Amino acid sequence: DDAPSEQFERRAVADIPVEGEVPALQSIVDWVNKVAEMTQPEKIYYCDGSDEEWSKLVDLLEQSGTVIKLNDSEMPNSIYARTDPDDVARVEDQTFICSVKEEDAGPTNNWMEPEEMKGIMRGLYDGCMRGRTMYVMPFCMGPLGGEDAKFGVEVSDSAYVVLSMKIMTRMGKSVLDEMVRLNAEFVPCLHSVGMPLKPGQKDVPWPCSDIKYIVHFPEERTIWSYGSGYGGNSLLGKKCYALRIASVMGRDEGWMAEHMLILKLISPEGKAYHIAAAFPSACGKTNLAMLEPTIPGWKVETLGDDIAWMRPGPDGRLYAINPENGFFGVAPGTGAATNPNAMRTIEQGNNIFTNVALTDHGGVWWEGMTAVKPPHLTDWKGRSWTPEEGPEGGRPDEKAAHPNSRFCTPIDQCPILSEDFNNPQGVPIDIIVFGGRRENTIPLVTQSRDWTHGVFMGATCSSETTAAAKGAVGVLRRDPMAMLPFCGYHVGDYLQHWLDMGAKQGEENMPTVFYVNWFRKSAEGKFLWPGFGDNSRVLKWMIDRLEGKVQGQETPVGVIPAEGELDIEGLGIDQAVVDECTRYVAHEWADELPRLENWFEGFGHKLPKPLAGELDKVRDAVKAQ
Ligand code: GTP
Ligand code: SPV
Ligand code: MN
Repeated sequence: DDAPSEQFERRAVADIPVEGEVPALQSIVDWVNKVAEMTQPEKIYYCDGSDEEWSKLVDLLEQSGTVIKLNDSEMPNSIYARTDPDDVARVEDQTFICSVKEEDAGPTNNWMEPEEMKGIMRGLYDGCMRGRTMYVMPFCMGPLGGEDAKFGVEVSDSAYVVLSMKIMTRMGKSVLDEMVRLNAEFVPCLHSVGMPLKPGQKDVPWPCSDIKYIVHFPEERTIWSYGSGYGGNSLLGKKCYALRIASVMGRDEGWMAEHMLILKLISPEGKAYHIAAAFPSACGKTNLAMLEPTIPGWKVETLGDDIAWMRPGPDGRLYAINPENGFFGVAPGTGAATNPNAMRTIEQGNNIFTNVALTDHGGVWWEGMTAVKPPHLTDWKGRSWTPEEGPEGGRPDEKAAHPNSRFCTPIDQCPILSEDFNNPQGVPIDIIVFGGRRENTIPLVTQSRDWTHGVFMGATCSSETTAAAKGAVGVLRRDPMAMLPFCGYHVGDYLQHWLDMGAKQGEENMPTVFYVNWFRKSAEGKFLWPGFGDNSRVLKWMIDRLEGKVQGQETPVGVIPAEGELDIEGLGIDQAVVDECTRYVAHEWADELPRLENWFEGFGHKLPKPLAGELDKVRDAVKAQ
């Protein structure tokens, strides 16, 4: 049921007006012209990423009703957007890895034959930018000036995308200059909201299409996105490039692109450790990345909150950089009590807020920002809202902000940003943490026995689904290394790549792997562990293990803290509750085993043998208990 192609007058590219500085790189101009020929925009605009451009586009978006300028005294230089209520999250059902061979996409990705997909999408793209400006954004993932800077050029008919890309990536003139200097290759990223305007037709506040496709051609290193304006579907440097395409680059070139935060942890003795942690979407990466430790003497600095690129360094260890330049964070649950450093980052202004609630003073609010709810708000659907009644015409329990509402904020505003953020060499990773949202079974923290066991932990990681993707929330699913929706190739090959990296670099050079779960619940359905700043207690135990200061306790699934090893001084919860968070429960693991077996069966002959061996070990140990 693809859109009917309408008749319209086609213009030659030479007749389409151009604004901005035309790049001195013919490969960009050629590709842009080819796209313009197909999509038929009103004009082509080459972005420079300047503050003047920001102001101009904010005005344009305000006129079209897409954004509201916030009150500068509430939130400086910031804007607020409400999406179409049907365009609020990533669309995993419509996300495709169009590798040449179906087997290379694997059992966890949607696949279509590349030429067939291109046929469908060319039909959709044909004239899809009529009446709109086509923006051209040169961008760089990772610090500019690095030996291995990765470039992209995104073309989009959305000014909201341009403003978001200015925050989330290094974008504009300085990037283009570097690309010209290097005669750089780039990943072409094509995006359209999929809603052409007829002459005189009035635009809607949030143009998008019922038909959505988020498509990757891994061999060609190309991205085609259609029909959605939402972050993960439209800011193509992020999940599409820095994870799906980059994971394929990493496989081919011997490095790793991962859905991980990066933080620097400094002990009271002044020793620094670097931790990379993979949790599924909306499971706590941004919060851990900006952690304010509740235990005295410990300090955290932030390097990244969503994506890590890890490359082997000259000493054989893994060095991580954050390819992004901003935060695209979950708003609900973010407040002074949970994530004060995020609040300090946001309060400096220069934000794009999407689908949060609007206060009567031109500020923003979301559930969890403050303990006391404002007496009146405008909700994410634009309805009058009160804490007692909920939205006008709705139910009293309807939230004012969408659960996947987001703040988009420059990373350099983060008060605890590490000085290594712009270091193209990256930081050496000591610890890799996997995690997920599990109300039972998974202990607060477990240490792996060795690299292979650590890879097994990542491979069998699971989580209850969240609002970050369209679909049911709270459904248990396996999410290997939190990459289920982001791995650009066969997940079995991906796990093999993890094992290969360990074999190549050597066990002694690889980070120590831990598995955490902040989300275990009581019989009454309440979170047992206080989480947030108190997660520093878990990080401290990890460091104590690395330094040989604590023994831990062996279980069939790994090493957990022995009694008294977790620092709970001043935590304010009973030892009994701590025990409930941390313990290994034999019958829960007996229930988990068939789920693990079932998951591994789906890999067929692509399941790496060492991981099958790890499952055997766990099965034997659980059954022996
Ligand atoms: P993406 O940006 O979607 O990749 O999410 P993320 O992994 O960065 O998750 P984030 O840190 O934004 O947290 C998601 C939600 O989980 C927020 O509502 C947080 O308040 C909540 N959360 C984060 N850490 C904890 C924790 O330690 N305990 C509890 N109970 N909730 C947490
Ligand atoms: C996620 O869903 O993991 C996010 C938000 O970080 S998005 O950019 O939409 O993918
Ligand atoms: Mn994410």
